[in-house]
Amino acid sequence: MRLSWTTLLLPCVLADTVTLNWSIGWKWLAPDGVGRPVVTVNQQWPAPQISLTEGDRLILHVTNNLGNETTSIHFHGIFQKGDNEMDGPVGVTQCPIPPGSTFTYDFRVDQVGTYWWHAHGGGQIADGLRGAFVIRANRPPYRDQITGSGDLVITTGDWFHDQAPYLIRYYQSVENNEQNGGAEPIPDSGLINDGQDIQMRVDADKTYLLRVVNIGNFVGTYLEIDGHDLTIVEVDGVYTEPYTLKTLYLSVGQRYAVLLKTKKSSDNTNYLIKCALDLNMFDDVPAGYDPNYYGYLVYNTRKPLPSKAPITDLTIFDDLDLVTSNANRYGQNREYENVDRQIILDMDFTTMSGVNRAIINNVTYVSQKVPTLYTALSTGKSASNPLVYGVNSIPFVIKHNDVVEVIINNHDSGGHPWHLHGQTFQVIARTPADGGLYAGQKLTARHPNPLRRDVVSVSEGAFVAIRFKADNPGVYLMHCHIEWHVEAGLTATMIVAPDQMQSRSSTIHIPGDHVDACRRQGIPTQGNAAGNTQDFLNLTGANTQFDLNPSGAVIDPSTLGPPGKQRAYWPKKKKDRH
Ligand SMILES: *[C@@H]1O[C@H](CO)[C@@H](O)[C@H](O)[C@H]1NC(C)=O
Ligand SMILES: *[C@@H]1O[C@H](CO)[C@@H](O)[C@H](O)[C@H]1NC(C)=O
Ligand SMILES: *[C@@H]1O[C@H](CO)[C@@H](O)[C@H](O)[C@H]1NC(C)=O
Ligand SMILES: *[C@@H]1O[C@H](CO)[C@@H](O)[C@H](O)[C@H]1NC(C)=O
Ligand SMILES: [Cu+2]
Repeated sequence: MRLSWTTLLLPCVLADTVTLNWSIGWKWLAPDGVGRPVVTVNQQWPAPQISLTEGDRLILHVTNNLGNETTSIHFHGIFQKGDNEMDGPVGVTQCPIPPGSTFTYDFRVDQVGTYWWHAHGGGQIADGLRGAFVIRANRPPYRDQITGSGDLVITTGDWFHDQAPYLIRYYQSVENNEQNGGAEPIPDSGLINDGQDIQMRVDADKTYLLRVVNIGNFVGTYLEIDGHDLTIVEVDGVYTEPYTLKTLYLSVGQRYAVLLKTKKSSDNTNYLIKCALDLNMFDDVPAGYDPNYYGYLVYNTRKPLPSKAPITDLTIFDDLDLVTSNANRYGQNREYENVDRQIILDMDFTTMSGVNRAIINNVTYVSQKVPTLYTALSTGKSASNPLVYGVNSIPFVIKHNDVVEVIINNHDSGGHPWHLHGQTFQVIARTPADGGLYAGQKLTARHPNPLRRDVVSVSEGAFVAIRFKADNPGVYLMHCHIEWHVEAGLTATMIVAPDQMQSRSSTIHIPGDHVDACRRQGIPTQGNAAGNTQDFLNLTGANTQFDLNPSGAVIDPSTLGPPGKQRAYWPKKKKDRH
């Protein structure tokens, strides 16, 4: 092969810019046979998968054409290093995108693996705004084993027939608390690749990489492919040593990439893909409820499809048995042994104003007037004082490069999948259901290279301890990924190195279209949590009361100012991009 100048520059040349235009709208669809309005992308649903290669830059223009709801997009598992303003959670790194506005997410990915994207406000995930997000590695450690062409992707998860705003309003009502003990809305069905009885084509005698994402809203999901073993090689974007099992279990938000070895061509049979919703997470299981849903692994379209039969062994494998591979090029593979800062989150549910609310250290999360990142950037030296973020954002200010240990003490009688934005964390220790809360003991991981991921489950009456190095300045939510629990206030805010965020060398910068989204809705963009730009420690007017009549993402369009293009104004500097 003749080497040209461009081939020699390969590492630079390979990084592409991928530009996407998404119009968010409504469509009446029936993915499980029952019709309902679904939130779509460019009138498509299932919504598109985002596919990038490591090093690529994504420019995603989002236009809200919903008319009656705001929106936002979060890129689950992406670190957003140096561009925390692109993370997506409403009230944290941005204002909600109002109807009629276009809002741009623009960032580069240095990570690889299996992620997903989803709305981050008002329960809109449940109405369909979610999809897989895959970043292809140039040289993954399992590359020599892959012989099947193209990655296979399965999204799996629960599905509801009612729209999220109605479900949230009822869930967070006095009536629900009095009559049902504040029970969560339970799903009407489960979907695989946003459908049922879908067919996934494979060839015989091959090894495929299969990526699995739980894109659901509430319950964990089992997944099995009849007659086939699954070998985990990646968890939440982190390579692991190969680990073979029959039945995967994914809490909402979790991902696995597995090697799937197909049968010999002489086998010539089609197989069942079996999924089941985790009924243990329901407060009450209605009589006759069927948690099972299916798809097919199709070798030969001329052969019959197998008959349906549910998963029989519903044992949940222990993800702490997974060993992080040394092949990972970001994050630390070996256990962090010296902890600089320990944060204990005591979580529970309690009745407040007659409503079932989640509490962390006795406080329920309430979104503040000013997005928390905007407060971190505009309150000068006071930004290192957690008080400026408002007590109800449950703020923790963390020093740059501290090794942080977070203990989640689950006083509740149900399990919860906890997610941290902006980084993966090592899972150091966890007790089983009713295995006891943290009592100050010294903790050591099961393996020298402990499990590292970005969503971890903690059972009822148990704790989980995680560690991460705070080397990514920004504002990161740490929350239960059950959307209902987010609405009930089960969220804390990690504010990493506000001094670094404000420094001259920081690339965090609020673009004009992001500021404009706030202006159209009359949302302040500077000052403390209450919008006070004079006295940062005066929190008078900060939000302390949760919404007693929550409306999800629904908005009255008559309250909006006109759309307009604003220039980036603050901090006043140009973003430095590679
Ligand atoms: C996105 O939309 C803008 C404005 O409508 C248009 O100029 C641009 O070409 C579109 N880009 C792509 C990739 O479709
Ligand atoms: C929002 O508008 C869509 C499309 O008209 C409609 O189907 C849906 O019911 C509305 N949602 C709410 C919560 O009113
Ligand atoms: C917890 O919060 C409630 C209501 O905000 C308050 O009445 C109670 O005293 C607090 N308990 C503790 C132990 O701080
Ligand atoms: C705090 O701010 C509120 C309104 O923003 C104001 O009315 C009050 O006087 C301030 N309190 C102090 C002590 O300055
Ligand atoms: Cu939860």
